Amino acid sequence: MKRTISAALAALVLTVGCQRSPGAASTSNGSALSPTNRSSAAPLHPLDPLSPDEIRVAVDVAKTDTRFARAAFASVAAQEPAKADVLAWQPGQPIARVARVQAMTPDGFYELAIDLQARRIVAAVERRGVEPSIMLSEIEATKVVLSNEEFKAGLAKRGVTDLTKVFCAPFSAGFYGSPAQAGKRLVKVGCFDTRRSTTNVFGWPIERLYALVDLRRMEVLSVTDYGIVPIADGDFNYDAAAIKTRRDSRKPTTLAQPLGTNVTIAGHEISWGNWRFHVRIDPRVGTAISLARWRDGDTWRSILYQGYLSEMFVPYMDADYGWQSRTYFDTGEYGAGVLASTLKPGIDCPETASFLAADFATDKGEPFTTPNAVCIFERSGGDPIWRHFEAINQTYEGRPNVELVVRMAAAIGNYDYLFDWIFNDAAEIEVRVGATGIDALKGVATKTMSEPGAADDTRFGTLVAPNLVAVNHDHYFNYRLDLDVDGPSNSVNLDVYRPMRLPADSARRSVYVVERHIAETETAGTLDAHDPVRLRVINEQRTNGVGNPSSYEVLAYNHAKLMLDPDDWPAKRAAFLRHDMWVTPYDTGERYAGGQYMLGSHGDDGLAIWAAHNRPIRNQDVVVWVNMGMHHLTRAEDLPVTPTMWQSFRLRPNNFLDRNPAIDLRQDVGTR
Ligand SMILES: [Cu+2]
Repeated sequence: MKRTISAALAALVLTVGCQRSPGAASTSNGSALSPTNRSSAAPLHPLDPLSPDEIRVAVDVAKTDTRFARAAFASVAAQEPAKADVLAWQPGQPIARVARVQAMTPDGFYELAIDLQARRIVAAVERRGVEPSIMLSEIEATKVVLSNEEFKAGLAKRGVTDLTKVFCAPFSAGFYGSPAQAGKRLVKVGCFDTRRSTTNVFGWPIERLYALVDLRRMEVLSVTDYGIVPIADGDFNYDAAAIKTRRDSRKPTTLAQPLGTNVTIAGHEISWGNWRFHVRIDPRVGTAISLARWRDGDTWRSILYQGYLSEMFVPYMDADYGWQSRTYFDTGEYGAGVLASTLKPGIDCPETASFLAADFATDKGEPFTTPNAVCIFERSGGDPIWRHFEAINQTYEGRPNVELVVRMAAAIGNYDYLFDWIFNDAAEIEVRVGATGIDALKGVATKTMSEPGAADDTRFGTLVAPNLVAVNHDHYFNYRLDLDVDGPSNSVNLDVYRPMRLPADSARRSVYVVERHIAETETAGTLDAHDPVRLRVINEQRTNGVGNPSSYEVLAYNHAKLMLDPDDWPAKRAAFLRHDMWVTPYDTGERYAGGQYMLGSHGDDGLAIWAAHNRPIRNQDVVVWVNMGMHHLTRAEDLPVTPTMWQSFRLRPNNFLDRNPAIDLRQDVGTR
């Protein structure tokens, strides 16, 4: 699944390892690393991301301090102003711009705050004992491996001598409590045979040969070779030429908007129907939706101050040396935004979509642009948002469901994730994640399941081709939702379904009743998917027309339970998965469910630690954290590219309004 480094990194590796760059290198990510020539307009909103010019200013200012003159920049991103300042800001007012810069020097890791208008460093803090995410330049690790004699001997034993036909991937090495890991930036490097690659670089693993590399010193610490298995012999490419038999062409099915779009895009602010919100791509978390408001008559009512993917976790379930450490925290270890890949109109998004570019910095501090990183489009899937046919009087009323989709795709190693925020006319927000891309493949001796020993050899996954097991794994997504229902002061209401026994003279034996509780503290707000409880964020000061408190439901169901023992290090680092839903009081320092620094993290930061304080959450600015996951038991149909698997949760108004908000839609279509 998620191998490791980005497609952007892959593009670089491929220039090292392959004569012909496969598909990944020809995507936007390849070109994205060239310097940007985008013009830099002044920010229009306090939450706007850094422009290329602002990135240049931030890095120039950082370099004026001799400590950072030759630093590597792990991250250059906008630092959000205080929430109160954002809420108070009015268009036309000045905007304070601060960049948050992570700088790696030979002496240490520093975080800087840089005032872009005053052009000065306002804070420089050394962070000890933690690591920033893996940087683009750290791909150099692969070169170290290919010049290591022991590693080369291991390749030669497997018949691989042309090092230009090898692709090596640095897999984040996790943390297992060993003092030997302290102070190191560890990756485990494994390689792939690319002699037959045209598109797929992951199809021919050179298995059971791994090097442990310290990225800080670019040093091979150890080479582990635990036996030879044959390199697979099939064709796992997925370009048209590789797929020998193809179906007949079919007539196109497209989405048409003959009169144009209904979406207004002003900078990073989007208006559509009764919705208005701000969108930006953050290098770490990807899409951040802020200030989502719904127009109710003449008033814009706040719903979501901010929502984003706070962390991902993709643990593989294989005990072998090369696989046991594959427990990826994609956003914290690599970054979902910086790995955004260009979206293709007509495939990734409808032809009618509008697109936004996203600007990031390389670790040299140079801005680069990913074009078409976000698509914004309306779609109608042919479903009604509501309808009723009345047989008694033979009347029919219905309206088509038209949604607004905000999408980005991150190519995180072998896996591609589609991240959607979907807004509809019923005042609902759906958050949807699609997983596609290439299953992580492990080389094995087994060719067919009828061989003796096949069950043992393939026990951690499914044999999907001769000599290839797709290893079982999970995908978890944690979303941080700072809901502000009619303002920041909210409470969490739990609707608890209780069976009620009925008296003997009733024809029924039982019904259920709903008991409503306000969670007073964090512990009371944690929920699990099997609990018969619905969570609503309510505003106790605001009621609808009949006196019920204004609220939004969080309709979420986590489809996977982390099946790791609590004393297993990956489970400690992913402690945010101990519950499916959590509530915390707003704290600017609590932004990522696994903690601030995930590479080599020890599980001593993050949601489970914060929530253990059991702080009050009633009539507070509350933040809801939602986990959504799936077990991916692999199958032949995942080869060579996995059909997209979608998961979602939804925010839905509950007594926020006085009636179905989509009832006033005009009947513009359906006249046939
Ligand atoms: Cu998967």
